[in-house]
Amino acid sequence: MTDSLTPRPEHKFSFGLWTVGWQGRDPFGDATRPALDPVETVNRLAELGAYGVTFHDDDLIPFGATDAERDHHVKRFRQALDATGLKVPAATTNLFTHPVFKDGAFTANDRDVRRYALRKTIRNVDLAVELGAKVYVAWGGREGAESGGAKDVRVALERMKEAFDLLSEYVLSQGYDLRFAVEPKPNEPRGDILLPTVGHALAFIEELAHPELVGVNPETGHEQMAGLNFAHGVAQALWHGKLFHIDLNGQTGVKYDQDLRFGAGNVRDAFWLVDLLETAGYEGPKVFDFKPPRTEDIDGVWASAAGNMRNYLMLKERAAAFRADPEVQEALRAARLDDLARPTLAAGESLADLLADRSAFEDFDPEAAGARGMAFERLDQLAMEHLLGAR
Ligand code: XLS
Ligand code: MN
Ligand code: MN
Repeated sequence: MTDSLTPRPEHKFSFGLWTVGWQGRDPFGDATRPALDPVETVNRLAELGAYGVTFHDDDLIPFGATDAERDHHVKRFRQALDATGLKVPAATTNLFTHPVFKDGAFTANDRDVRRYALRKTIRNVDLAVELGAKVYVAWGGREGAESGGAKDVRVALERMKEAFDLLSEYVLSQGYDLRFAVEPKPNEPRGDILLPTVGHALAFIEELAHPELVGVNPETGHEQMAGLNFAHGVAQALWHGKLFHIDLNGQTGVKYDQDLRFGAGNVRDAFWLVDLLETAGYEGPKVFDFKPPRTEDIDGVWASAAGNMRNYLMLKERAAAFRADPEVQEALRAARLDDLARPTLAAGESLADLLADRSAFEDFDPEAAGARGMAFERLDQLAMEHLLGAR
């Protein structure tokens, strides 16, 4: 193993307790693995070279625990963090497992459920901040419906806004240095989930009382479940200044949420995603929100966990080699990426100048322009050769 492929804390790789801790229970089968102690997870992740660990409240403190039990779990976890140096860059709330959330949390039709969901979230926001988290993820897994009449979507979005406005008010009133990251997903476990894609979430955020406190947490598989290009969605989130957090994993097309390890599934999209994150200078945590398949025993779990980080680092090397290759740079010019970077109006040029410019329209030759090749295939083949290690 070369050094550049060895995960280190500065790579900011993080894992959810629920990822390696997934016992393999699915709608058709029972658990295939025993429960993992969060302390064991912290120790193993640190050994593997991870930077952080993230959790839902209930991953760390079993639902319904007494205050004394809660203190005990938090204390052990904190001791493991202190001993290993592992960080908690983010945390989140489980608003989907208990039957109380069967119709959602912030947008449940039942008002008392919405009030309970807010209190449960705020309680874990306090713990997240205590443990040093700077981001609070909000995945609304049960915020949705299976049938048209069951949810008035416009009203539900109003309730969703109310929840984020109240959470923002809480964070500001406490003086917390914490921002929220909405995690979109099109479906599963609900038939249709509200804020199904990065684009829906970005538009929603602009309606909030404190849009500056809310960004997105896109997940590879979730965008791909909707047939979308993940790297494009992430690029748009970056352009809006809204990429607060990212969940990386693998998915093979439009089907159930596979949560494969990062790099498995659509490896080309993974290549462009790593290229994007590295060239854009994204500095937030990179969380692997994957599920080691239920075929794996505990050794397979840690092999799968390590595979996420190694695949990221291999793709990072491949993407850097692609960018550094003089032939690629020439191919990028031939594909006129430099021209795309030039504003459409020249410096000092006005709309009136454009309207008066005969070369832009009257004397423009669309036939000649339409006949020009874009040379994208040569560029993409070079990318493929770098991705597959042929260059
Ligand atoms: C599920 C989501 C979930 C969030 C955290 O599909 O990915 O794991 O990341 O609640
Ligand atoms: Mn997922
Ligand atoms: Mn996720």
